[in-house]
Amino acid sequence: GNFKTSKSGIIQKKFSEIENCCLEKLMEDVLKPYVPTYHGVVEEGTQKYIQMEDLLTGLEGPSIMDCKIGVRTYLEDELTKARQNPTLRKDMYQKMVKIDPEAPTEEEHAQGAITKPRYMQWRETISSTATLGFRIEGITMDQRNVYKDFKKTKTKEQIIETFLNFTRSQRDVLSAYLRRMENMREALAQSPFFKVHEFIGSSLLFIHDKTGKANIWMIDFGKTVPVPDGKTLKHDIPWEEGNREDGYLLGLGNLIETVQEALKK
Ligand code: 4IP
Ligand code: MN
Repeated sequence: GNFKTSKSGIIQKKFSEIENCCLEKLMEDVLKPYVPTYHGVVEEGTQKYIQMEDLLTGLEGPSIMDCKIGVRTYLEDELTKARQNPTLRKDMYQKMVKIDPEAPTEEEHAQGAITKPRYMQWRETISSTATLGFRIEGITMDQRNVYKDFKKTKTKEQIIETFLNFTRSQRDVLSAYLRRMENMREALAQSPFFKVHEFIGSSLLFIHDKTGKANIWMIDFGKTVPVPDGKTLKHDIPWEEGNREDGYLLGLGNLIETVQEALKK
């Protein structure tokens, strides 16, 4: 994988220039309390690693949910490249067929391959990404059982159910998650970093443990890129090609509503 644990309290992730740059800037931003603390770069042999706070330190049997946030999961550049010089991906065709053998067109079946944006857009529409601006990627319960079968989890009802299972309907945990997201939304509104970065493929990591600690973190900035000079993003309007909007706040708003509805059950 991309991770290594080193001395206790710190994890190492394979170096990415883009992610490293984000973490450096985020340590000086109002979003700092929502991001794992950054501890610089280390080199081991030929591989560089980003060091950051291990979010699981001190927790007892943590349960973790990864929600990928935003209405779009690929960069506009990837779309442009795929048009100019389409790279056909057999692996992505195979992943598509495995989920739904009917999904590829006749032409795609014949070539046995699809482009990356085609695959990513399709994944957005079979999940809740395209409609709700976030999707559940995976859950670990009690630090043991891993569930990854959420590719077709799409409706609000399915997601509310998943939140209730994930939290075992503990109201204090759901309420803590709700408060954290409301505070996060206020910080995002104040954040200079957020204004000028397009967040693609970034996640919110929900973590609670047996003692009832519950927190949410912004993670994965490998495709969080600055927008061109002087431009800013709103994050709460639909994406149209060229506007570079990511729908981050649409997703957060829908996540907040989902947890509010889970609390009513
Ligand atoms: C994966 O699809 C995820 O979207 C990856 O995003 C993405 O990596 C992969 O693209 C893509 O194949 P599935 O989840 O359906 O398997 P993430 O890393 O956020 O999980 P990128 O590089 O776009 O982040 P490729 O090109 O790495 O295969
Ligand atoms: Mn991710």
